Amino acid sequence: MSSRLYLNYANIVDDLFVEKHTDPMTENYQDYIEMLRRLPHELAAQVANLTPEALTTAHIPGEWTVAQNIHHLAEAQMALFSRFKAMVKEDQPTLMPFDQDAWAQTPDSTHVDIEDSLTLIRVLHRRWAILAESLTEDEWHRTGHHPENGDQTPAELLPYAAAHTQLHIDQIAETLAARD
Ligand code: NI
Repeated sequence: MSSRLYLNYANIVDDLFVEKHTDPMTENYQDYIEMLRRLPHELAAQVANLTPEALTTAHIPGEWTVAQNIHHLAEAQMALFSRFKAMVKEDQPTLMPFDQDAWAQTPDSTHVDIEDSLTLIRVLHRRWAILAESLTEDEWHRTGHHPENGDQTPAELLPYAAAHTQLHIDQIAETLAARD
């Protein structure tokens, strides 16, 4: 992903979804499930031993800090998991949007301590993998309604959730590379 993608950071989740939404979906669910399991470990290794300053400085002006990327990823993946599970178990649920840029400014989302969010991402993805591996083909194609993006399915949301994790790993790499 080019760094240009990050300029309009507030909307990147929805932008990424639209991009995915318009692609023909593959149904290699297991590949994406493995990404959900693997990427939290890559993320944790990537940010191990960073100084507090490295975690909380916006090394790319106007972009999120490393800590903000991690806290955002935790809460965004929670929201996506909730949408995923609602589609599986509820009848045409409304998939709640959230203002990710506003959420990224709260004390829990700017804090230097990233360990809870790293743990949250890892264990959430582990549960998600268990749920995903249990779905029937019919369940993969159940739908929910997102007020801005229209109807979605678990089959669409899973690759998106995996790609969203990779996106923030890439964003953190670019942020760290921009240090003086
Ligand atoms: Ni994001």
